[in-house]
Amino acid sequence: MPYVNTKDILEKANKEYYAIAAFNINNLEFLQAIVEAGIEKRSPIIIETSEGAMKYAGLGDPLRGARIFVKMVREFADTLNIPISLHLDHGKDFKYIMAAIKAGYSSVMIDASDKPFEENVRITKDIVRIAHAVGVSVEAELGKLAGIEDNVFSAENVLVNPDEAKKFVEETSVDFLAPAIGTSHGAFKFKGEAKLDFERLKKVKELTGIPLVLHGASSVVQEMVDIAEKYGADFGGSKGVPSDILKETVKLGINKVNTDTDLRMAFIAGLREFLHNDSKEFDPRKYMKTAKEYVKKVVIDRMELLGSAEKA
Ligand code: PH4
Ligand code: ZN
Repeated sequence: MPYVNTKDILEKANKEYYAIAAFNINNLEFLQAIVEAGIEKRSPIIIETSEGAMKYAGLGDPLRGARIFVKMVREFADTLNIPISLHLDHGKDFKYIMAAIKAGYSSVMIDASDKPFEENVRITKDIVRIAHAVGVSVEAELGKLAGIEDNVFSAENVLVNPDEAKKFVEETSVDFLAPAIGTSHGAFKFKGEAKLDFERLKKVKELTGIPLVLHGASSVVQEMVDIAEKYGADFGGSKGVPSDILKETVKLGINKVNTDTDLRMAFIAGLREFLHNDSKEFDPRKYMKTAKEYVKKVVIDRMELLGSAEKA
């Protein structure tokens, strides 16, 4: 099956009450591991790249980086029988968003969540107009992803306001929305017990009805932390979103689950393990083998947990 619009993947998930993990990549090896998992589990795949990934891949030129990612992802999509889309994650800079659209991304995120509400509406509306004209779907964000130092539940203004979410969707015609409900990026998400604002999420879904996105959704897989630490890493204090909490968010209307940290940790666990056990190997196709296997394993677990397996 073809290279598809992210909107098509997410609208099906929205109707059928499951979620797709969107996996961030920076290079070929992560893409290979994700694609292998998708084939094995017959799951649709959403690949995403940040602006930083575009710049990295293109040796400083975001358009070149975007074209490289489109070529890699399209080649797999065009030759496989599962739907695959490519999404720009956290587009903040107009230049990067235009580069992604021009290169052929199937969707973009405009992240103006740090701006006042009306400005976020205005900026998002502009991007929606441009993107929709060429068949590219759009994600936007409301509220802020809180860092570990923030007490998100006492800082009302950090999380999404459900009434604003309704107004935002009506005014912008955005295709999917990331409401801040208490997650944050990276491996250190909670100081104490992991907790998200389910009530808020439920209200946003009731009032908007569109596919919703959970950013900062990595679980920080203990098995991978243990392997990495066994071979020299120090990930002390790391904590992610537990599987049961993720499942609950899917029940309440999350359809896209952004996952980056878990893949990075799986890769480093495998790489450290391999290099520890083999001090002679210097062929990257061999020394990255375990790393790719661990990434694939984490991807498969997500596909099963979120209900996207067998949905291709
Ligand atoms: N993301 C990933 C952002 C990656 O600049 P960069 O390439 O480091 O940006 O949008 C997520 O929501 C991932 O959440 P996670 O950290 O829980 O995996
Ligand atoms: Zn994010």
